[in-house]
Amino acid sequence: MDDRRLREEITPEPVYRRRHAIMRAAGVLPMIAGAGLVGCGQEEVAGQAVVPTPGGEQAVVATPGYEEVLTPFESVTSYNNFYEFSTDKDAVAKLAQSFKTSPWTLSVAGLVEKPQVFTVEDLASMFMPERLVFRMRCVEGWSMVIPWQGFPISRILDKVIPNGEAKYLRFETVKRPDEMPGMRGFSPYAWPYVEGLTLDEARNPLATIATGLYEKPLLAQNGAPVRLVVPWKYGFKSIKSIVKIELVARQPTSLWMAAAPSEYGFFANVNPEVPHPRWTQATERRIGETRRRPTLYLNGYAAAVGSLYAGMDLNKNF
Ligand SMILES: Nc1nc2c(c(=O)[nH]1)N[C@H]1C(S)=C(S)[C@@H](COP(=O)(O)O)O[C@H]1N2
Ligand SMILES: [Mo]
Repeated sequence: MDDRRLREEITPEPVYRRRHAIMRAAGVLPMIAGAGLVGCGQEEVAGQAVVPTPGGEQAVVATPGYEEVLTPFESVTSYNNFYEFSTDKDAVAKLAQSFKTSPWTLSVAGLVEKPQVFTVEDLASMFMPERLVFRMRCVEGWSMVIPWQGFPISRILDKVIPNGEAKYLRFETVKRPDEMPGMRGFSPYAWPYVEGLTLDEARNPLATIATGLYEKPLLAQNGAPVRLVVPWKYGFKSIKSIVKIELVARQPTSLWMAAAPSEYGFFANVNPEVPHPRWTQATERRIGETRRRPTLYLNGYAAAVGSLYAGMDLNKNF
């Protein structure tokens, strides 16, 4: 997570303009396309975006003409931040090949009425049928557009039923130094990788549990078999290979807050106005493009999540 990495990004690939991969992003809202549309030669989303509303029905919204392209599968699966394996983004995919992602369980416990242990099959049965296409903006200044399979975390919360004391979710990644070479020997990080959300954030329909991308089960390098995707926050909040979620009363300390509290805060909302102490956050480079594009407030999802932060000084809540 240092600015040196900014200069070490992979050589840009040609921008894919294949008709089936072109979509028009709703700048402010996520796009959800019917599974199977892509690859059939149809233009995805056709100038419209569909967003699930809290009531469950789907609303179609007009796009402000912000054209985007899905980041190719090859880039999504070969350029990865997953420090348990390596801090070298290009090395993670190979090092993660022997990571055992089955069998696997996700336990959800803490301040809940009905603690539960979910298998990957349980999670798959909660899928939204649509793909969930979200921008992912790394705090380092690069970004991707990824079609996930998954569902809102609220579906898990509805099953475990947080009690009145629960205020936060604390997520934890598996800790297996035998299979994760980046954790062995000297490491400056306090493993396991931990992240957190407020309960209100987790109840937002965009807070996603993902188990697949591009219609395939997640590969190890992307956080198999189950990860978080929080598209309005910097990528490090989207914790991979989760084994435990605890409902807690106090704000959890994430791995990054512990490692560098002045650089990585609990909220970590994407905000072009608030620079990282060591670099600007005003622009980003979409993997596959050469030019930098402006970074959008809340990564473009302000209409969906902005109300979570009403009255909060986001300059102070990085
Ligand atoms: N457990 C764990 N989760 C993690 C990370 C990590 O190092 N370990 N890196 C984060 C960062 S910095 C980013 S940008 C995203 C990258 O996700 P991707 O490789 O699937 O694009 O994963 C996040 N989740
Ligand atoms: Mo990141």
